[in-house]
Amino acid sequence: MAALILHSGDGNKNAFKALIAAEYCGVKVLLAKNFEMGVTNKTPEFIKMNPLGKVPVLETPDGAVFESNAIARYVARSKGDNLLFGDSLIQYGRVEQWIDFATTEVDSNIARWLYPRLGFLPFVPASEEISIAGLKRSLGALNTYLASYTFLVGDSVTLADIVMTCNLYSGFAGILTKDFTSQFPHVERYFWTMVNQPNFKKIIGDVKQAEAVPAVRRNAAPAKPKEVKKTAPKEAKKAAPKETPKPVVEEPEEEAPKPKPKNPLDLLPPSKMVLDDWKRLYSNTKSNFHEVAIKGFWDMYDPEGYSLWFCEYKYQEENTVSYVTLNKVGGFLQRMDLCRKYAFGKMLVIGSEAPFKLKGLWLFRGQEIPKFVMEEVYDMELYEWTKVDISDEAQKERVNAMIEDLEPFEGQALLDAKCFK
Ligand SMILES: N[C@@H](CCC(=O)N[C@@H](CS)C(=O)NCC(=O)O)C(=O)O
Repeated sequence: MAALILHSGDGNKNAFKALIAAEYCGVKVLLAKNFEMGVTNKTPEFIKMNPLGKVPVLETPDGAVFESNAIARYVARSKGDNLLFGDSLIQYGRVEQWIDFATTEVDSNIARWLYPRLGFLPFVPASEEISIAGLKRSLGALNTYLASYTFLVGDSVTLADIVMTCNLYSGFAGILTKDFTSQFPHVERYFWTMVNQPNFKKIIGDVKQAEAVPAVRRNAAPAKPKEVKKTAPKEAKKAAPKETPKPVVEEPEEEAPKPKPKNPLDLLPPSKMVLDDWKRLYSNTKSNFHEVAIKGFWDMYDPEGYSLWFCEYKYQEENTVSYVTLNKVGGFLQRMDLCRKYAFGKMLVIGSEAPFKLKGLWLFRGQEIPKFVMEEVYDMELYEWTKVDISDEAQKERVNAMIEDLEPFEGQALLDAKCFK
């Protein structure tokens, strides 16, 4: 049988499926020469093979096949004497079952978690939570199954293991840290066993697990198609972590340094309140917090030079996963770094079970929430903001409770309280 030609750049986990299947059944599959992602797949010849212009595409003597699972099935069936579909009708059914599961329950959730963070899709915190919850549900089910089995079907590698492992690979390499995967020890054991099988290793190479969840790359332009080597499948082995596309952040053009414009908040009339003094008092008060720090705060507070704001997350019902909720606050506080000179904040994560409520208190220089904060910190619009009326004793008490991390807060325990200072 003549070699089949696979059109794809190297390092593509969807192309790995067919290349690994080919290793198992002794079919010759070569990567197309001179394939350039973003260029070759836009040509009229390529569009004739796949109207979507996506890779991979397999060129066979009888015409083209697109969709990576279909390509892998074609390769696996092109030489009948293998066990990639099991050895009975029921095993065949289960191979197909796990291929669908790997695609719709695992891969789609990994992609919807990873790609927005890389700047390929809009980042919507609520959607991220849904993807993570969906992924945990499917990996949980997979974990339970794998507690009793080494392979997905029967006693040897089938196409189901190939598709599942390639899909898990994009997660392990791109976003699933050890912290996350350790919740699914049987999935971990399965994944590392599979990628260390010689036929997998030959194609994927060494796999390095993601060390951190990638930070959200906002305003990142989609990746320019990367320069792709013209490799034969055997040479694709070093391609492992290359596939995950990296958004290209445009380099600013060089120009003569301009004097930095003053922040409008620096032009406000001077205030008797020295923010750093308050932050120091907050940090250094170790006992009698109410009598010392809270009293000190109101002694220092200058209602003309500063304003206090309550905030409440608009989508509380979506805070279903504790560590995602905590990360959400952590990310918000990191992004607030740009106003450290002009703000102090407390963020409470409320409740001992989901959905957790996010509520906060912020002190800002000036009478409004600074414009540059509203413009540059996207989290701001995820919260409802209400100016504190300090003539209202109940609101003042609420301010105190938030500064003090007083429990119970509005009848509930605190999962965490984070301070921005
Ligand atoms: N469901 C398809 C997905 C193919 C796919 O998304 N390919 C990406 C690269 S991994 C692509 O070609 N993107 C180019 C584009 O969207 O124009 C499969 O499994 O083959």
